[in-house]
Amino acid sequence: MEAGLPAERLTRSAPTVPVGIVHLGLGAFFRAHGAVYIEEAMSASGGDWGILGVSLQSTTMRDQLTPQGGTYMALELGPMGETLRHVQSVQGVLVAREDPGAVLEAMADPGVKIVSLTVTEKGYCHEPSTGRLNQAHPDIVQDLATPLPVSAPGYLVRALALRHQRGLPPFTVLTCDNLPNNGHVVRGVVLELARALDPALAAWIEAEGRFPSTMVDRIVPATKPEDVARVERLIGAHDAAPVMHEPFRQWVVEDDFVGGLRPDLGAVGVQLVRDVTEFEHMKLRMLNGTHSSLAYLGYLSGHETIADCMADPVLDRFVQALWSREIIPALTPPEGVSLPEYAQALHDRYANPSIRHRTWQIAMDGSQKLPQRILGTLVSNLDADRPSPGLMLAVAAWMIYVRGTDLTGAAIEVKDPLAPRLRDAATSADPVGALLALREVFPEALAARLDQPLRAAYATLLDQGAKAAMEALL
Ligand code: CS2
Repeated sequence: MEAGLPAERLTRSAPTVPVGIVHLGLGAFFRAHGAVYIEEAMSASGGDWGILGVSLQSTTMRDQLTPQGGTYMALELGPMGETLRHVQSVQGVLVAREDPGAVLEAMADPGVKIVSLTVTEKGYCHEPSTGRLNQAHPDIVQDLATPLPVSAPGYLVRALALRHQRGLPPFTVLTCDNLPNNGHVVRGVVLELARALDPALAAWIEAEGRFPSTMVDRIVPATKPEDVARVERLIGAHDAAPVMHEPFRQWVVEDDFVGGLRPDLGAVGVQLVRDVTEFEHMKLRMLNGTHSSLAYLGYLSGHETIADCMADPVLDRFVQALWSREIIPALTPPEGVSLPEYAQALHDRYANPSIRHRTWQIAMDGSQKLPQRILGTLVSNLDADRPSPGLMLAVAAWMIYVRGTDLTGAAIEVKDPLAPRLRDAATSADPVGALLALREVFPEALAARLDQPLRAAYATLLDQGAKAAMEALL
């Protein structure tokens, strides 16, 4: 390509496949994880499992992928080298905000058997501390009042209602977000919303609907402009929306689909199980729990990425101590899994220098993440009289982070659905007390048990700084 000339655009090379799956929340994670598995399952065993992607709000993904026929490059970044793949399982993209009716019709299409979701923790409009639908959530208030929805639960309920009216079976709701009992949570919010709208619909969903829980895993940092340029150099064409990911991947799925209809996921390494609970706990507490701990403590130590944290001997030893002393003792391993080996594998994945996963990115939406990632472990440890000084430090680091000012006085751009309230609490005269009073995050009984240790951890961080505070625990 001559300098200055725009590169040719990436185009679809494989034939289109009829849509069998509508996916809500077409972000980088799903495009590097579920979309690849599903493509492989179709190659292995066939089936009409084309994916229609839906962005609830933003037009970006649609605008970027449509000219490329829905296709994009996935660049696997291993410590030893890289592998490129042209992913073509996404057949098209709709933007729900622009045309909610078209999205509902797509979800009600008889060919659609599964609606999968990666809408992030906050997308379920539930209360993180209880898992129940937050009926006061502005999107839910609106979805109760008007037939064209705005929230993910609203889309699920209204589309299921169309299928019910038309005598079609429901679709399986396949949630792929990092929530404990994610199938149970989405089933709960869907049923609560349906009950408020039409009890007969709710009864039908309760009887016929299927909401398998899943554990999903692959580290997929947000795509940066330099990644787009790198892929363009590699393929000699312009891909507006490539995804960067690590080699590791795991998907554990409860095998409970409407009519048993699903892609042949077992053929491509997906673990189909009866109960995913122990896998979910392991992953959320060991991976996401330490990810969030490194995000806040690493950010406050001046580290930009997880790999940078691991290159710092203090943080490297600190995260290993979190696993061995605080997290593993509070877990029951899934059958056949060694938790120390799982920790070792996580350690190596975090250290992969090719993956530039920002602490700031992981720090986002902490109010929605802390309960399942860290607070559950704290409860188990408190019950067992086992100290958790490292995780207390991590929660205290979050309490400093959400002030919006780091320990040197520099501003932090805090992204969280509760950001204004977090900032008010965190900058009040009693930050620890005011943050512990947020019932969405800390149930009352737990707040009382955390009060003293968190005050101590918070004072240590202010006094010594994040790195010295971590080092003192080793
Ligand atoms: C991360 C996750 O951003 C975050 O909060 O902890 O996205 C994490 O990378 C994935 O869950 C890994 O499977």
